[in-house]
Amino acid sequence: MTMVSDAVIDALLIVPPISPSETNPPLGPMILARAADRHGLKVKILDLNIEYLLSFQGAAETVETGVLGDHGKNRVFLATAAERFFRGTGLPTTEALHLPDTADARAGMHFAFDTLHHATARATTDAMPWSEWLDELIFGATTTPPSVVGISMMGPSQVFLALVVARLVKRHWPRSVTVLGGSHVTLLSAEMAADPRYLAFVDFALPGHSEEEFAALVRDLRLGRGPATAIVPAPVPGRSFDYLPLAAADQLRVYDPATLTMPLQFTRGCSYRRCTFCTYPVVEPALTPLHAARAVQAINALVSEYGLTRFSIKDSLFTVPMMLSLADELARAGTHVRWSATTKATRSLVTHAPRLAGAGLTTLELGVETIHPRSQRLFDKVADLGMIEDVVRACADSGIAVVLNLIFGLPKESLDQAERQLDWFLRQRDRAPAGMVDGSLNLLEIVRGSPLALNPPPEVELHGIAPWAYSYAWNAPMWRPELAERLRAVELRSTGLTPQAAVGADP
Ligand code: B12
Ligand code: SF4
Repeated sequence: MTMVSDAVIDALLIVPPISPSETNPPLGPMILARAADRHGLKVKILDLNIEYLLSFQGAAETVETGVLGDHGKNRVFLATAAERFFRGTGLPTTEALHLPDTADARAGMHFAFDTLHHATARATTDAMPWSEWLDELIFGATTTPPSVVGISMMGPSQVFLALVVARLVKRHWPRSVTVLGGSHVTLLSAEMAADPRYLAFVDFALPGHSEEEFAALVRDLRLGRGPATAIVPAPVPGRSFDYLPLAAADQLRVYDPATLTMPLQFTRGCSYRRCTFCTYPVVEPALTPLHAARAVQAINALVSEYGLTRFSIKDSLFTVPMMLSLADELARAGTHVRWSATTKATRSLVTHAPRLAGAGLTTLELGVETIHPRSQRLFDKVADLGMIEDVVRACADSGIAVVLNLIFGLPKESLDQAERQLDWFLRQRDRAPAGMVDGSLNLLEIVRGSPLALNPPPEVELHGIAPWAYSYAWNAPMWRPELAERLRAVELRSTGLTPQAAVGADP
């Protein structure tokens, strides 16, 4: 268990469950901790997500995978923990609002303010297990309340506990200032500015990559000053930033050393910036350059400080030139680590795969999205299928495990097309060496801030979105729910265990 020490801290940074990664500690909070440290401020990270996940260790069989970090997460275990978590929220699925056809209302936060307000209020009473668990972890271990409690929120599945935590902090530590941040806050910042119900127990929201703003806020509050508005203006996108996260040793010790993978981000933004389903216009609107020498310095510092050997590069689009330049710098520095990255399929990967594998690239997530030309045009991400197959084969044959990101169920897509895409994926998987091709098989979500939502094509009708939700209800093809089950079964294939079966009875 991560303990909050008695040493006086300036800010406690809480990562609420549930977020589907048992291998990668959350990077955003560690970047905030580093920036605060540079300003002489002490920030303690309380990773409640891993605490929650670990409390269910053993609830599902372990799935061995050759894929690095959260690209190869244990899906059965995570789905099991998520289902338990959602049941524990007490959120009434019967009261879902604007529920997309294949969504779980509790995972996507498809509820009205009132429904959520009642559920979070109930969670802070003794009738529910949350307050005892949170009391012990947050309040039991420090006698000196921090002046700031930050809550990090990447996605909707963290909203419930984030709000519960904010309520409890206001009850136990009324003088502590509560601050929300993270990409889900960035995405919702305009809505938050327009509706005070978002920030009922929260003093400030800091959208954007706000590590410097967070440090400034903590410092200013110490001096008795505070921001002028509840929504602090986001930093101008594109500024340069420190690559090196700061973690406390006890924060990393809770992760399984066999799979612990340190996330790193070297560039913000995306050089492609076109995919119509993506949130890049809001969350990552400007591109920063890669400084490969600085990247390798950060890796070396983490190797020597924490003995880490696995890294997951979290840049939204780590291009082939970026990978090559990182590989060159790693070779120059004599650094031997295993790393993963996410990119688009590009012909040059066929040539460079052996060299990148030699430089430690172990897993490559490829944003293929769809194999159908019409759908590729809708997404504005057109790629030749033969080229993609060559890239998959070259990587897998070189020892780079490939994760194919695929999206099914686009507007006007037929079930036959979706099945052809699934067959295509299975063929890629089956013809590669065992374990070298995996897939992330998703149904299209039309999400806030994406070009598809901002400017829907004529065939898309948006039916509405709940206040904290990420995705809209829309006129999706009718056959998607049945396909969703099959995609899930394919993703969970290795154990033959369904999350439902693994969850068993309620605790
Ligand atoms: C890694 C990752 C994941 C991993 C996270 C594992 C882990 N332990 O970190 C996994 C696979 C679990 C994941 C899941 C999901 N992800 Co994700 N993910 C990413 C990715 C690729 C990198 C995140 C990262 O580390 N960035 C680098 C750090 C430094 O940035 P950051 O986290 O945003 O933190 C900065 C700011 O947000 C802010 N900040 C963060 N916390 C706090 C707290 C306070 C108090 C303050 C003031 C500021 C602050 O300051 C930080 C430093 O600059 C991003 C894309 C990207 N390149 O950012 C997508 C991204 C964040 N994910 C996204 C999505 C959609 C999801 C899912 C909803 C997918 C799904 N359908 O299930 C889930 C939601 C999970 C959840 N937590 O609720 C979207 C957007 C989410 C949103 N709501 O806006 C993104 C932007 C990708 C995209 N373009 O679509 N994801
Ligand atoms: S999906 Fe990836 S490549 Fe496309 S715009 Fe978003 S970040 Fe860029």
